[in-house]
Amino acid sequence: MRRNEGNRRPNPPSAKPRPVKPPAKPAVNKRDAASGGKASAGASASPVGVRPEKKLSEGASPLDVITATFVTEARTSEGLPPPSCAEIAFAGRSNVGKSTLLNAIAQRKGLARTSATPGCTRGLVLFELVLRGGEALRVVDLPGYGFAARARDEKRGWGEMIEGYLASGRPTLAGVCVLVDARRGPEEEERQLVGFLSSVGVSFVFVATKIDKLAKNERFSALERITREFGARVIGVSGDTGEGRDDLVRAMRRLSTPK
Ligand SMILES: Nc1nc2c(ncn2[C@@H]2O[C@H](COP(=O)(O)OP(=O)(O)O)[C@@H](O)[C@H]2O)c(=O)[nH]1
Ligand SMILES: [Mg+2]
Repeated sequence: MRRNEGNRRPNPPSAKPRPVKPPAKPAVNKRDAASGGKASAGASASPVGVRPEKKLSEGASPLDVITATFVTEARTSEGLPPPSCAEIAFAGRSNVGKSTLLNAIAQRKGLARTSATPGCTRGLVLFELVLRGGEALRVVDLPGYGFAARARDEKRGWGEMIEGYLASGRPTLAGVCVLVDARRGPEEEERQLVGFLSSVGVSFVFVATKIDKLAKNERFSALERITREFGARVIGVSGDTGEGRDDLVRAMRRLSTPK
């Protein structure tokens, strides 16, 4: 015969009727060693200081971008508006998925133009993003480099524009996201770029794009190869699926936090 294991607990034989107790308060600062229940497992896994995120209404995140605006396009760093909030530059060869990723970061479809045809000449494109918490971040979309069909003079012009901005000593330049295709990893241009960034003392992180094109079991080794070679942080992302978007926004915030 099955025992009654329902919600009602039978009184022990000698128990006197007792007043109903209010429900026990959840334990604070105490690990629930016995039950291994969800609450305690969650609490022990959470880093300190993330609690406020839980107060947001369902689906909202402090990493959401609440406004995203195109500010300007400039040919030189002098053409940019005066420094205000932290700027993160995005660098990458044409077709690496930069525009798609910028749109994913901004949670907007048409902020940065995306195209399958790489290489239209343009300048430093400045966007401003405001996160839900009110924090503003500027993104400087650098022109795509490494497009083989370009004339040498034009390539040199691009190099000067990019390097001129990165070495301008602009006080708000907080760091650079160096985009590489996750399937290819860094090539000669990226090596030169990170060498240049190190020489001018600008922080950078690698961002491995189009991670959705790699099978799940290939991703770790692809990212690890980059970390091993450069000793730099690598964030795997997909502008198409949104994977890694939040990690990247966190990394951008870290770059923009004064050291
Ligand atoms: N599968 C996949 N394709 C992507 C992704 N990001 C961009 N693409 C494609 O790659 C091409 C170039 O993207 P785009 O964002 O214009 O690259 P950009 O030249 O670096 O700005 C387009 O055909 C995009 O649809 C991604 O995360 N996953
Ligand atoms: Mg683009």
